[in-house]
Amino acid sequence: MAIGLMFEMMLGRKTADVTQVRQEAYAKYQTVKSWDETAVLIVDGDTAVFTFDSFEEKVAPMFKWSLDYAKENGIKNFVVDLSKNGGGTDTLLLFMYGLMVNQDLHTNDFGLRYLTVPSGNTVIETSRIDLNLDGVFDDKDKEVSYDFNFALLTTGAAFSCGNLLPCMLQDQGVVILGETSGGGACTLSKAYIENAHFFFISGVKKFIRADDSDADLGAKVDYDLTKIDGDKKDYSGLFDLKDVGEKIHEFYGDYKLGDADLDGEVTILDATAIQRYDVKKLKLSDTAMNLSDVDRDSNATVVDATWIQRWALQMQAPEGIGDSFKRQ
Ligand SMILES: [Ca+2]
Ligand SMILES: [Ca+2]
Ligand SMILES: [Ca+2]
Repeated sequence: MAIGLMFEMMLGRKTADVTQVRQEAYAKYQTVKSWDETAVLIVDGDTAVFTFDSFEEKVAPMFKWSLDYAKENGIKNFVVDLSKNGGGTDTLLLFMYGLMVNQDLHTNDFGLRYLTVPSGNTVIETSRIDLNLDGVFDDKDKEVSYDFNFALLTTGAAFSCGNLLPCMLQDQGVVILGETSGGGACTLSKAYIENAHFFFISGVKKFIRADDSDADLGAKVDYDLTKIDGDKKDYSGLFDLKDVGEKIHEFYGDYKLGDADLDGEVTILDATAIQRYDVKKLKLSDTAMNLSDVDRDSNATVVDATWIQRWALQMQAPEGIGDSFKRQ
């Protein structure tokens, strides 16, 4: 069953235009593989980004190829870029969702939750998905899974399936970065008129989230990467993959509190980095600043540097330095 595309024009929606800024930003990174206009996989350090702008079934093997490539090449963060995705078929949505959550679930049955508006009933429609794409539905599909830090990039232009996938994955604990997705929770119905013409209208079924809330509100971001630039929004932060990668690692607790230089360990060098930052000799990224703030007073200062030095000498210091830090 296809949900179909709802068109921006039809709705008069004002959505993010990230076309140019994204193209310019991604040109700086290594393109691993490009499938014409359909999809592209790029890599920066241990972060891979899979970009596609429409949910079509032909994307399924491209997505799986990209996951397999990432698995074989030491990638830790796997990002799905939905920043321009206007939706499409929910068959692809469930395939992608399945591959991104199956390390915990070990299943091949995945459901969509609807509210049937006229009756008020909740319906869960389950589909069996051929996760290994061998054309057979069997137990082998239940064993297909990937152990990445999954993440989604969204904007207000992420609509219909481009909105539902982040809603469903957020309910499973996946991090969302960018700008709140654009909603579009109603399924579409086809209405026919004379001479075989047809048009789409909103159907009576509306997608709802795990807690029964309305998917039309969009998936709220864990990290807002937009900035206001005069009278328009600046979306370039969504495609700064070093920053995106750091934030994903931070979200999933891969860093330690006090690790100002993000090398994985807390040492005296981190205190030095904070001191240099304090005298404006060094810039710290958002994530580095957050990890530097060991006394959690919302500032990275020489006081934090002193605490790290004390901690390194096993003297009294705030709790949590050197421990895995998970952003609240
Ligand atoms: Ca199969
Ligand atoms: Ca360090
Ligand atoms: Ca502080």
